[in-house]
Amino acid sequence: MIVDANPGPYSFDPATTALVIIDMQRDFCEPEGFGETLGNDVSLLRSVIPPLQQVLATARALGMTVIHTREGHAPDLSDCPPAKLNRGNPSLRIGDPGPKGRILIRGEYGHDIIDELAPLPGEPVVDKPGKGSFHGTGFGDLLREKGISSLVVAGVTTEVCVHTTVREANDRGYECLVLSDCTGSYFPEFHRVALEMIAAQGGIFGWVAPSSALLAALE
Ligand code: TIU
Repeated sequence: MIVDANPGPYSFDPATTALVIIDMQRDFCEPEGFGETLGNDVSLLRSVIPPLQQVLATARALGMTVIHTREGHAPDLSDCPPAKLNRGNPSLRIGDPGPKGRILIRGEYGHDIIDELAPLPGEPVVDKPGKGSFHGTGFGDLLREKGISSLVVAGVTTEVCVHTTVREANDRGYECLVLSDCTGSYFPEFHRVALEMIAAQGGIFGWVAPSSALLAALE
């Protein structure tokens, strides 16, 4: 199948392609979570939800591999480097008790994926301590086990966890298509430029297309 993408056609086989949904967690997408404690307006991320719901429904209907990720840490913070814990001047730090549970801690309500995009039983959920999906996780092994060679990437935030994952994946030989309307940032300018960076220089990190182009290829 071929998607009309930037910088050129993105060809993929749905049987060897995974839809990877990055960190659509309450802590990033809803008030009173980690994103808001960093000073961000989380409402900016919510425009991603409706188009991503449509892509997810289509991928599921076609039997494509769907993988979700969550950024977060063990309750004892043993996997959170001090450099991450102490960065900036947030109102609440990782691990502090917030209105949605301890900030960015596995098992807490705020750490989990939003109801609108809840994983189905059997869909892998990769818990990651960093921004990229490969660092400190079983994500690479999971892709190899499933015979995946291409990734369709969605989620938040474009310039942070989406970008880091795409860069990690590109270096490992995966062909990545990033969905422009299914990724989002607290900084609209960063979103725009982050997408440009992926497709620049002949697709230095991958391809970019709106979800409508992917759906046109799949339907
Ligand atoms: N998931 C993800 O992107 N984590 C972040 O911390 N993003 C920010 O933009 N802060």
